[in-house]
Parts: sequence; structure tokens; C-alpha cells
Amino acid sequence: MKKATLCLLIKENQEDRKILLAMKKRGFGVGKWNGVGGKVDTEKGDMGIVDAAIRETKEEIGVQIKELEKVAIFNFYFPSVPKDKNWNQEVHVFLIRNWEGEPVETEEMAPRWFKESDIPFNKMWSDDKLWLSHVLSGKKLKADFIFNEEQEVDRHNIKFVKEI
Ligand code: 8DG
Repeated sequence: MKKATLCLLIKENQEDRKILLAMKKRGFGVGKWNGVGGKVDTEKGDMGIVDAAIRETKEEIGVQIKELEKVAIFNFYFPSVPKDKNWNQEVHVFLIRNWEGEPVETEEMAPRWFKESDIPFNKMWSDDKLWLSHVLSGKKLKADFIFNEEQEVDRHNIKFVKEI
């Protein structure tokens, strides 16, 4: 299965916690708010995944990641989309609390900080409301999401794990 990364920048102080989402301006998921990330060169194993997360974050919002925490692995299946379109994807999710630089808009994404209570779930991938709060509260997850023709989650299975 194709592999991809998803990085969520988190900024927190005593009063609140903010999460960086970016509007995807082109390609897969266009028009949705999402974390940053993209394709992985599958030949490089686990280092390839981390490298890809760092590289895509720099490309998409101009931020240099200093430290990342792997929090989830998701399998996304689209049985109604022809296999040759290659939509099925294994996505590796990271929380980022340590980076250099301020997020900037690029040709690919327009970033914005959201308070945890204002996350725009109705303009995000429909699975996000099923897992984002778990990840933000420190849980580690493995999950499968199966999408219907409307690209909404049809079935899912979430497992909480100690290590990922
Ligand atoms: P492209 O669109 O120009 O082809 O390339 P890209 O920007 O590199 O896109 P991609 O490789 O297809 O990456 C898609 C991004 O979207 C990647 O960060 C993983 C993420 N993503 C999915 N499915 C879901 C989902 O259901 N929820 C969330 N939150 N993110 C998802 O692929």
C-alpha cells in the first residue's frame, strides 16, 4: 500500500492548546483543512517516513521540524475507487511540539492556528473527528477506515496501543 505522512503542530500554554491545520490548495484532499504531509518514498523504510514528514513540512509551510512524536498509523481504504487510481493509503501521524520558523502559506497549503474547541471538522476528512481528540489527549492508535462512494467513513476500527 502507498505510504504518506501527516504532521500536526501543537502549541500549548496554561490557558489553551492550539493546533495548526492548513487548507490544501491542490491535489488529494483539496479544499480540506488538514495537517501537513505527503507521499513517502517506500524504499527507505522507517527513516524514509521520518525524512518525508520533515521534508513535506518544510515544503508545505516552511517550518523546520526539530522533534517528532509518532502517534498513529492509519489504513485508509476506498473500495469504491478503482484500484489503479491508488487511493488506498497507509498514513503515519506525528505530533510536533518543537520546530523552527513560523508557518507560512505556500502554493500547496495555507496554514492557520485553531483552538482545540474550534477545529473545523465539517471541512476536514470525515475520519478526523473519530481520532483527533484521542491523539491530542496523548493516546497512540492503530486504525482502519473504510470509505463509501461519498468519501465518508463507512466502517472503522480503532485500536489503542502502548507503542507505535
Ligand atoms: P498530491 O496531492 O499533489 O498528489 O501529493 P501530496 O500533497 O503529497 O498528497 P498525498 O501524498 O496524497 O498526501 C495526502 C495527505 O493527506 C497526507 O498528508 C496524508 C493525508 N491524509 C490522507 N487521508 C487522510 C484522512 O483521511 N485524514 C487526514 N486527516 N489526512 C489524510 O491521505
